[in-house]
Order: sequence, then structure tokens, then C-alpha cells
Amino acid sequence: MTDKKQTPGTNKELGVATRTKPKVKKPSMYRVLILNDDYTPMEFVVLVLEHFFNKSREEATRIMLHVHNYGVGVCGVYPLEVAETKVTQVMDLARDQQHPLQCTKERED
Ligand code: TYC
Repeated sequence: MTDKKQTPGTNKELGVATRTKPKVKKPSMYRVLILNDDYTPMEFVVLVLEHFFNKSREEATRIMLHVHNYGVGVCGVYPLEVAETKVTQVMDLARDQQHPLQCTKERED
């Protein structure tokens, strides 16, 4: 008796592939969120949503007001690396302009 693991989708007796479903996983997607605060100007949040998240002025305003009223809102949903880049870009610009705006990400599902 050996302790060698059987590779999923193979059969040691038959020596053939037995997996019928391709072993593929969709990449996890991440929601990029912005948080409300009392100091960041509404116009700055709208500009962030237009510039980094490709929202129209109308959609950006709708999201900004949602965050203002409810505390948190979704800017977009992206693969991990893209979501991380967006969070960094928003946080860097907010810090440069001395706004306390917070941006984060969370995995979907
Ligand atoms: N609450 C802010 C204000 O009254 C506006 C604001 C909206 C700030 C959304 C952050 O994510 C935010 N100036």
C-alpha cells in the first residue's frame, strides 16, 4: 500500500481520464465599496466615480447620494487585481487632496 494520491479525473486501474466536467473555476469577483463620511465633498465623490469607475454623471450622483444616505455603496465589481488597483487609486487621490474618503473591497458570494 502506497500513500500516493489519486489525481482527480484519472483512474489508476483504467489509466484513462474519467472526469467529464472540465475542472475550471471562475475567478472570484470583488465589490469595490465607498464609505460615507462627514467631510469629503459630494463633488469629489462624484468625480471619483466618473474617473475611476466609468460612471456617467447621473449614475455617479445616484451612487454618491446612496452612500451619503445609507453609509456604503458599490462602485463596481471586478477581478481581484483590478479591484485592488481601484481601491489604491481612490485612496491615493483622496489622501493627496486631504479627504477622509474610505474605499475598500469585499469578495462576492
Ligand atoms: N457625506 C458627505 C457630505 O455630506 C458626502 C459623501 C458622500 C462623502 C459619499 C463620502 O462616500 C461618500 N459632504
